[in-house]
Amino acid sequence: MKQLGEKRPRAIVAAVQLPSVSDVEFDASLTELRQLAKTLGFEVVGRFTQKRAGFDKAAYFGTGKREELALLREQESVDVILIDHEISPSQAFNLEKEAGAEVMDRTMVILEIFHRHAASRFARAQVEIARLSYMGPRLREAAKQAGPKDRARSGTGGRSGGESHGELDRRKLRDRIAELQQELDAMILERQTQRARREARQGLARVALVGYTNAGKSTLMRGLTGSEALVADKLFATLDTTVRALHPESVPRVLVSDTVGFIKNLPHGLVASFKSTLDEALEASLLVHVVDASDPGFERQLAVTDEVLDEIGAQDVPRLLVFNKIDRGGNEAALLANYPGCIVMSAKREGDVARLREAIAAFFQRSLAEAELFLPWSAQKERGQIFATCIVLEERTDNDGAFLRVRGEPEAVRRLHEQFGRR
Ligand SMILES: Nc1nc2c(ncn2[C@@H]2O[C@H](COP(=O)(O)OP(=O)(O)OP(=O)(O)O)[C@@H](O)[C@H]2O)c(=O)[nH]1
Ligand SMILES: [Mg+2]
Repeated sequence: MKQLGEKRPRAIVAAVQLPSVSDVEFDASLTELRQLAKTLGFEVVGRFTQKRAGFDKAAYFGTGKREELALLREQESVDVILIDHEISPSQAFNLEKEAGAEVMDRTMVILEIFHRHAASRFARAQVEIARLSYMGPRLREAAKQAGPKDRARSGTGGRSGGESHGELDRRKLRDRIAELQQELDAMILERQTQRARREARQGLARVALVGYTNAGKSTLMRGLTGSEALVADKLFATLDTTVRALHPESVPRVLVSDTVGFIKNLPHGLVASFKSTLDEALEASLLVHVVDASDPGFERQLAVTDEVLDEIGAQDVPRLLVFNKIDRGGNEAALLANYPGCIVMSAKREGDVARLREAIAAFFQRSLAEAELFLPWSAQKERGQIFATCIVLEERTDNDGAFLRVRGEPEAVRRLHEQFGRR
């Protein structure tokens, strides 16, 4: 990978169009690859495509097309060729050799973005596992291509006899992945304990913002919670789940999580390693699925998100569908007609954000329980707690104390009723 100096690396996006793929779908995917390239800081100077019944086994593009590609590379001084599919290590190797420029496939581009954006120890460990798993077969290919030279070298150094360079690298890679996985497991356990403690204390309701990358999840997170979530017009700005309370506070108090965005052909290793991050969010009682209504490809993005949610086992969590960015475009009437119960809005309009906040609070209030409590004057300390966790529907006092009718989270109400239930 070339580092970014003063000069931005010159890239072209390239792909084979299979007969099963429509022009619209093909273009949308290449445009998205362009966005991904931009996020990596590349200057995209061209586009190179071929219609073909299948990918060439040896080098992805057909023979004649590869010559054309080499020519284009030279004319445009291309540094990197970005391929809009995941290709095999040998295809990448051969194409690189023939075209004379570095080749990155879609998976590698996405992995590289995740790698650059990972800020926490947690996210870094997850990305590293996915990267190493991806690198494994590629290192093997490189070792194979290096051939006899590699075997000659393997006789020297501190290596045990008979072990080839490739085998050693493979073992190191496996060990490193196992080590990272252990670290990650420890972090997950620690988080679970903390979370269980926090939630037992507060009896909290949870909602998670999910959706395609760049849909506006973090912007909504800011609006809903008053927090300073990172918002950026680039893909995969957010990699860590952050959690904040809905603000102004609602009853019950609702915790909102902002999560990593999804994308078409999300590398499998990434889905696996980000599952733990997502699991935390997906323990939510409600998923707010955010869709960029102004994107012409929003239907495809919506479907991709649904697929990933299924894949990680979240298909049964109740969902609220939110079409965002309506200020930039999109057909509000059609959306409301086609997706019953959805919310059409713009994160840029305060009134819209307030409407979403109310819809979320209303969801949690539906499941609230009611109870009648009697609080003797001796127990007035508990009063503040009751007012913080419940909606107080009615309050009367007499000589012995206060009578309260409250509504709140079933579990919290049950506990209060055990303690102060009217006998
Ligand atoms: N016009 C308009 N722009 C919006 C709206 N919501 C978000 N944006 C912009 O869209 C871009 C992406 O927003 P984010 O909130 O970072 O999106 P995200 O879903 O968190 O993206 P990832 O973290 O990359 O998955 C930013 O430039 C936002 O300012 C909206 O309702 N209208
Ligand atoms: Mg975000």
